[in-house]
Amino acid sequence: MPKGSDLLVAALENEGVDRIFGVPGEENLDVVESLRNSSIKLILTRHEQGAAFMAATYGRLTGKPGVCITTLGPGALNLTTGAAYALLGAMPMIMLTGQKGIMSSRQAKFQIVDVVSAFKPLTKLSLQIVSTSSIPTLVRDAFRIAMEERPGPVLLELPEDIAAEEAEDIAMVPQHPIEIPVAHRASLDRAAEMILRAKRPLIMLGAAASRPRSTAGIGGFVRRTQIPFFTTQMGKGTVPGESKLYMGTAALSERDYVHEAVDRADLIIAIGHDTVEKPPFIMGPKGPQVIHVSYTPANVEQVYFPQCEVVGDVGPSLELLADRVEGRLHNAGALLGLREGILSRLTDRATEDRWPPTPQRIVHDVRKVIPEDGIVALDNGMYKIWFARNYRTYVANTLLLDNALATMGAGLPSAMMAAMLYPERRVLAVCGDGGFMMNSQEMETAVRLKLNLVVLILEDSAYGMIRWKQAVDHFPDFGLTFGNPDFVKYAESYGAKGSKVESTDDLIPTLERAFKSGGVHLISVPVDYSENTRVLVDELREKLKQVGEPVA
Ligand SMILES: Cc1ncc(C[n+]2csc(CCOP(=O)(O)OP(=O)(O)O)c2C)c(N)n1
Ligand SMILES: [Mg+2]
Repeated sequence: MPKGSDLLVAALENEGVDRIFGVPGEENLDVVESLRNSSIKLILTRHEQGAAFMAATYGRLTGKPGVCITTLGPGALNLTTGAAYALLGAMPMIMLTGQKGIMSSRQAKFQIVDVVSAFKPLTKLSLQIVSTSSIPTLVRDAFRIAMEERPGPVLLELPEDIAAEEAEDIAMVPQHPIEIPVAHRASLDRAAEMILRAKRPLIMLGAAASRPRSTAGIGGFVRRTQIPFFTTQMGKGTVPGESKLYMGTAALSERDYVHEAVDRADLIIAIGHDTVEKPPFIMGPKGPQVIHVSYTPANVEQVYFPQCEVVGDVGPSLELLADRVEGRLHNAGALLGLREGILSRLTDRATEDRWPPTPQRIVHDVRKVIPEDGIVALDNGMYKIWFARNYRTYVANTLLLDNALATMGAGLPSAMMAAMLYPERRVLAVCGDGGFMMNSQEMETAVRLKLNLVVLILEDSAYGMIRWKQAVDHFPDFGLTFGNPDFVKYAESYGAKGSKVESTDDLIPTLERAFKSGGVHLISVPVDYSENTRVLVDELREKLKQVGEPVA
């Protein structure tokens, strides 16, 4: 007779789950035993947060939920940041947590926290399994809810007595397709009319444009309309950055070079914009009109209140919209004249050989060693703005960054997940010395899994981004510096390889050698962050003075 845990694992197999990340506790031991007898691989991590970031990234890259498992109380609570990462980032994920028996307990309240309630605001659904017979239905429902637009995390708590209980051998619920309706004809007509009337149209690709199911249809729309586009940080790569229509990425909310195009546009077609992202532009009473095209209606905010919405499956809806306007757009390229000026600023100082290297040079050199389909996964720090702004992407989801929760600590685990899914592609994690240390213990997991992965650590011995904001706000330099371990020795102690970049010209050869030698390789490089203020504050302020705009 099967046990509850067998039904749970059979239900996961029924969903096509091939691996589960996590740190089990004694309350999960029946599930672990059922996993041992299954086709699913249990991948141990060294912290639950690492497991959650990996599972969420699995969801982000495949469109199917990644799965992680923890014990009750302390283990489950270590998933909170990962849950928020998946919720804000719209990444499908299933979290399985253990719990003491619910029918009787000989341990009183030991380790008991109301995990299901704690996760309510961090998930799309959080519930306890209270009977074995409901397991197939609840698992199917959890996967459907996690995957449905807008995707996100679901938590299922399995108490140990339900896991161990003998159960009826009940049938699994078959998977069923998620069919998303296409936008209504009337809204497509209205949007087409606005596009045909526009004198200076611009397309913006947002976070939902990067969903695996979105990418093909969006490329077609851009090609057929020939309207220039820019992207948000999380919308990079959906349409290749080499495209003659690419106008840049909005890493800041306003006043960057790309905003020269945004501010002059009279219509922005915002495809897949999700207001969890730091605003790529600020809507005001005078600015451009906005058409919101996405799977779900816009979240109306003070800075985002579209005048028209095209809600439905993005690819097919855009195809219908392109049918209405293709060949009739006389002003499609009106803003293209600004393109050269915007993009040329991004290559400024990209080849300068100053030591330590500038962020621009680091972005430039990384691009040189990463093939078009190679993946760069960022942690959160100052360099994220530079990568978002300056790194050109050619394939969807090849610059994995988190501009939603913007948590530190996800860079290494998300890169590890990419390396597991795409062993034939080059994968690089780029982390600050602060963020890397938040989950650096997963180096052991990476070595144990024999991943091919390079980790680049930018050393400034500081929480650089906050130190920079402190300076911009005219606070004295205080309280944001720290010391680092010797990263080469640190890598070696895990059985990884370690290198230190000693001169600017050495960065590319060191990265090349690391990728060629395979395995897990950690490289540390110092970074000259004086460019943060020179470019992102002084230069942009100067530019605004020249065009006569108000300077904040
Ligand atoms: C978990 C978490 N804690 C704190 C922050 C606030 N924060 C954002 S960037 C940053 C500093 C990052 O330092 P580091 O990783 O060294 O990158 P750097 O900016 O120095 O390149 C901090 C503390 C955050 N985003 N996430
Ligand atoms: Mg730092």
